[in-house]
Amino acid sequence: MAQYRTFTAADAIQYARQHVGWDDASALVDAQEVGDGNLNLVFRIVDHQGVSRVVVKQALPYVRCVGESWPLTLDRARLEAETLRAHSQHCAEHTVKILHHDPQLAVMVMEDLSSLHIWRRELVQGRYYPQAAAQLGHYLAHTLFHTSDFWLHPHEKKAQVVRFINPEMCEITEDLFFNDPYQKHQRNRYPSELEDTVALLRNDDQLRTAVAALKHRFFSQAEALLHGDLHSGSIFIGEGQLKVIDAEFGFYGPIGFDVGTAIGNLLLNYCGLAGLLPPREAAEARELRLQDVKIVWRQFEHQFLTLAVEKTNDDALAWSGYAPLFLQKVLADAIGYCGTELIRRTVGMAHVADLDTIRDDAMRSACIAQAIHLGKALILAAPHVAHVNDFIARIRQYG
Ligand code: SR1
Ligand code: MG
Repeated sequence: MAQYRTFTAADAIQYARQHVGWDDASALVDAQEVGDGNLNLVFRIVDHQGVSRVVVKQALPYVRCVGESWPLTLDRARLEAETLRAHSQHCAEHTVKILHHDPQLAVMVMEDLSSLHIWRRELVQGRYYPQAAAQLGHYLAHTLFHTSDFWLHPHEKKAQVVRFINPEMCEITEDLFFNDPYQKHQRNRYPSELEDTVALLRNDDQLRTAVAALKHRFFSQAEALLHGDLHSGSIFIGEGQLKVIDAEFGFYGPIGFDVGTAIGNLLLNYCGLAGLLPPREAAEARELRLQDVKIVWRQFEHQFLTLAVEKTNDDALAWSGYAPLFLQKVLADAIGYCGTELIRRTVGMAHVADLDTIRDDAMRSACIAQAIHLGKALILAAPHVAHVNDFIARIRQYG
């Protein structure tokens, strides 16, 4: 069994040659390290012609963007590969294909997606993909329904919950989403002129109670196998195509968390657009983003309900009134978690290019302030929103 070692580019090429069934393995000659996330090494393996053929990803034993002072479990590579494979069983068209993985080396080999683009980069440039929202809703419905109690036998579901226990990665989310922004913490980062705005988060009793309830549900509601970090930097996009990557935060949690973080990233872009594009283009792009949010929810809801009617295996959950009631609760959860994503990406440690790349300092701060206000309003409103149109109306009101 291979002992863990950190890969060099040469190791990554050698590994890709050995672990995928190539006719022309010797054609793989170069590796470019392209990891731009917070955690891992990512090598794109390239052939003689400079064509990218496959991706080798390795988990480091620490948080890459911080360094060795923040150690992190290598088991996340197993969880990532197994989550992606489980999701792929039910939504192969929107899940990156894992060709090989080795839990000891914390390495996986994945299909190359370099013909596609990272969605966040496209959103920052104001590029629009009309099919993306519907495809994201489809991905959410199919991955979440088929890993839930609606579909799985109760014994199988419980075994899956155990298999996907992911305490260290969940702890990162528990801290970064639900603790840090609501207290003074050295990891927090925000413009100093927003100190008063951020202090209001710490001192708002109703908000703190709502955030505690969201965290409690994140701890305790093992509803489905989540992606766990479904932001627009974890989604590749192209004409007619959408593929999700990076599932190392996968675990059994509340369905509204995946739906809410995905929508939250569309809203982070909505808040940043005024600083990213000229006024008229920004206004048009903001309308498209609201349309995207509505379509993600509608597509998710429609497909989940259809699957529930056609395929629910449990006798009680199959009762016709139950799935619509459950989805009401998922909408409320999603809006709450969406709000926490807006706040943790602006006040907390892990930021997004949709806001950070705004060049003008005053405009950047104004956009960040808007995201914080919107996040807070959504967390407070979440239990009272019964329909997606009401959700959109509240975004228009507070965003
Ligand atoms: C310490 S990791 C910070 C963030 O990066 C990842 O992509 C997750 O979003 C995590 O919250
Ligand atoms: Mg990631």
